[in-house]
Amino acid sequence: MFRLRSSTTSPFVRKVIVTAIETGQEGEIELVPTSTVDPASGLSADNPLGKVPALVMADGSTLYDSRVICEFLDSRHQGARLFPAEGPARWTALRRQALADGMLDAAVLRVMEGRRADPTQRSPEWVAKQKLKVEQGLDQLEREAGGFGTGFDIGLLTIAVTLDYFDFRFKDDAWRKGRSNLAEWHEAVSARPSLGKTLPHD
Ligand SMILES: N[C@@H](CCC(=O)N[C@@H](CS)C(=O)NCC(=O)O)C(=O)O
Repeated sequence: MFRLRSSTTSPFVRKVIVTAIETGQEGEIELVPTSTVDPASGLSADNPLGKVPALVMADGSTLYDSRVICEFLDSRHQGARLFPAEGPARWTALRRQALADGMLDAAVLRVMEGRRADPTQRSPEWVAKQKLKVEQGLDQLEREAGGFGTGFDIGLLTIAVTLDYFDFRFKDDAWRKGRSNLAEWHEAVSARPSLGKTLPHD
């Protein structure tokens, strides 16, 4: 049995849970709701970076971050691999994961900036910079979406999680506008049970 330091709002945690479901290992993971702002949570003992997700093994050793945990889970099953073993499919999936993870990093930074207790410390320039990264990423995904097909790998999984996170946190930004290929693909991929049962919530 594994313990997963988790949060229902974190898209990075969701990547791990979706991977666990897709690879038939959901039942092997106990979720440990963890506040990243509470020093008493003990999170930093499991991940010195103080971030979720962190996966705690039976022997107490840990794995982080989401990329490593997802690949670890993918190495433990006999079904179709989410991480293609080799060739162009592998590099495309890993690049897409890197792109979507980067968009999530920018989006999470934007959320954190908006939560600064003292509004005068919030930087509109910083927020605009993070927003630009997301917009550029979305435009790149729109260019690629026609070729996403009907399969599912770690790149597409991360993109789906990322788009859902934008719906969750930035509904008013209307990412679908002018991005019909991406919107169409998102609607189709959202039928996967692993995505439907793990939508983010406060
Ligand atoms: N690269 C990491 C990112 C994880 C991450 O940023 N998690 C956020 C929650 S969405 C977090 O724990 N933030 C707390 C902090 O940065 O102190 C991953 O892929 O797991």
